[in-house]
Amino acid sequence: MKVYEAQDIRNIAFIGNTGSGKTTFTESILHQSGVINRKGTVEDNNTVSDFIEIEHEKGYSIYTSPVFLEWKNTKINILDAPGLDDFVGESINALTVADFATVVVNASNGVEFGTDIAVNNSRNLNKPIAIAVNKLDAENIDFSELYNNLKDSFGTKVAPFIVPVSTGAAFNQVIDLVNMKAFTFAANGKYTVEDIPASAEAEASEFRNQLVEAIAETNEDLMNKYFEEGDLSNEDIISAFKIAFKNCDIYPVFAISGRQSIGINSYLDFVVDYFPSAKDFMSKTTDDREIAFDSKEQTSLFIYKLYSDPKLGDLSYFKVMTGSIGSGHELVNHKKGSAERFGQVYSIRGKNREELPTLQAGDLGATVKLKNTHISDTYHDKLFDIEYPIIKYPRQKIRIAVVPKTKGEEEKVGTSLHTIALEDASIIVEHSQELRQMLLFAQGDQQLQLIKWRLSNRFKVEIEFINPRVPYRETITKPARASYRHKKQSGGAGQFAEVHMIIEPFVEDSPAPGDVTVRGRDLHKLNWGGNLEYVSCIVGGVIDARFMPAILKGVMEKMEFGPLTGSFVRDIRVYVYDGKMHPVDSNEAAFKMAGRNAFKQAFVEAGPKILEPIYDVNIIVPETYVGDIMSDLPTRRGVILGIDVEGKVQIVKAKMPLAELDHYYSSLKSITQARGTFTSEFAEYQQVPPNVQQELMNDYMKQSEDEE
Ligand SMILES: Nc1nc2c(ncn2[C@@H]2O[C@H](COP(=O)(O)OP(=O)(O)OP(=O)(O)O)[C@@H](O)[C@H]2O)c(=O)[nH]1
Ligand SMILES: [Mg+2]
Repeated sequence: MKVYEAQDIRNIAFIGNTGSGKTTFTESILHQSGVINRKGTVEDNNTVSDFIEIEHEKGYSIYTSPVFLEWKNTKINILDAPGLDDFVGESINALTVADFATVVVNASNGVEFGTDIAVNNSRNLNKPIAIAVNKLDAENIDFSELYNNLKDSFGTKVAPFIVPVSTGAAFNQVIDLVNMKAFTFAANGKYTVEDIPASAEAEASEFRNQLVEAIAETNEDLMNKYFEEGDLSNEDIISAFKIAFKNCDIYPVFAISGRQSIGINSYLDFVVDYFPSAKDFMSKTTDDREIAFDSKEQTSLFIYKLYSDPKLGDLSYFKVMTGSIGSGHELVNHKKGSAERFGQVYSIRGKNREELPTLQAGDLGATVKLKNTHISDTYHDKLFDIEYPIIKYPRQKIRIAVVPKTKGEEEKVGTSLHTIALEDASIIVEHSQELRQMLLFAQGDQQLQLIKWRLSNRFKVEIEFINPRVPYRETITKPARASYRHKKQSGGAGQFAEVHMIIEPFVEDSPAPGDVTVRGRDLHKLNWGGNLEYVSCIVGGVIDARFMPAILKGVMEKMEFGPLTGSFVRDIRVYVYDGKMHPVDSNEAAFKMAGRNAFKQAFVEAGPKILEPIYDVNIIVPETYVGDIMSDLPTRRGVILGIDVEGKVQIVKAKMPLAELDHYYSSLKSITQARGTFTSEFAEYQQVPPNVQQELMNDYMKQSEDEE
């Protein structure tokens, strides 16, 4: 293959609901372009883009698979992304480096949950959208109804460009509404151009009107012209389309059947003839500069995917943002500051790759054995200071703890999970010191299963998922006093310290108790949230100033390990107002002990409460499920705040404790037949209900006994 420049490159992300036919469409394209002689099927596990064993086992795509082909002297890079929401990270990676998206829709199902997500993600990333309506060879499809369904869902930007003459077994003809011609497809996928059959003329001109109207909507001059003349010329349509598409102002619709190879060649022709090339787009840098895909510039690359496999090696996938890259070229990793000499560069097609002398700006490629590289890294020439923004993923919906099946393999699990997280930046792995657990934050259940599979197959370590602990907090609700004398006489030097303290809930600027004289205040912002104010009220030197920090240390020790459940304590004010010293036996250790025990005693008298993290949750569901969601929420201690309507979905706003949120993902999926999703954000700490507090304290007592 020759080396292509940006103006002859198209980068397209295939996204859309799982099962809509993206992988089949990709396969059909590769077949039509002559890259493969035999067309594989998802059923036979022999497609180019689903080539990883687990994809065969599951029967759907899990990874974004880049493929390339040539069509009419143009290089087309297709990123076949998985449709399942669990792997949304993969489709966001694909969209990030694609110039535009083709959202594939299953004609039998119309707009599905995954279609909405695909369109929303494209919109969020400002990527133009084309829509391929697939499986038109299936029975009982009403294309007009489907088209209206698309318009209802995504607005008046949706415009028909290539529509079917008939659907079902008879589907072998489409109409190009720009040129008003019929394309008849032979069994080999090639088409001949004919006049529109008389029986389809009326419907075709109705669709053509819709197309012209949608185009006119994007440009005022054209709108006026359309009003005057009742139609637009093909030249007007095409030149307006190119601009409108690039500006995300029009979503052209194409009729296809990936399985039957109908409409594939007409889609590809359209891509080459009318869709913008990589040269027509700009990229943005972290400092908001707009940069052209210019191969004459110095070189910069953006890493969008990493995959390592014993057979394929450690692959880093990139987009050439500026300049060009070839073997031996040394670039600097912007974040790490380290230089890397690139080895051979490839265009990738599933598990195969083609080595190229160089890849030019605007193209996609990969190389092996880049060290210390992460997804979203920018590489550039040494003196070319540039960085591209990191890819952002949706907040993870599942929080779960991971333990090895075999004790002692904790470290292996940890390092393996970190390696997995390098390749899948949509998850977070965190070793929580506080909870003493390895936590995994993931996008969905299927993703968890994949991680388990990877750990077992690639890293040879078996794990189990268990409930994550909740970062509870403890606090008090009323003031209490305690005094504690620490005294030890064991042979030589003894230990002596006596501390009297008052503790109260921390409320800013509240007055001190009447019987104490404040000498000094010390406000500590706690690492785990909340405050501790330490107030000295010592008069007449009953406790030496040098012992005051030791008392605080004792208090702090107990605050790190609360009396009720061993959780962090927060929002407390401590007054040390009296005490006693011994001229010989008093020392810092003794005062620390006294401080700690006085605090513990006072704490249990001060109406102690357990606090739990509460999250703001937005539950996004089709209207039909709102009732079920509302009646389910109270069973999870959820508090409903309100409902927003956004297009066809409704957003139920609620507050929910983290302990319940941890199990919400799968419940929501089952309540909504997988059509619901949610986002969540930490809101605040709130007291747990008394019955939950009792349960938690009992659990803690039992656990402490077990440990002893
Ligand atoms: N009748 C018919 N079936 C199709 C067509 N295209 C795909 N299929 C079938 O639809 C199913 C799903 O196809 P895939 O290509 O795996 O769909 P996908 O969009 O890649 O799915 P994910 O990878 O899960 O996102 C398979 O059984 C295909 O054989 C088509 O044009 N017509
Ligand atoms: Mg697929």
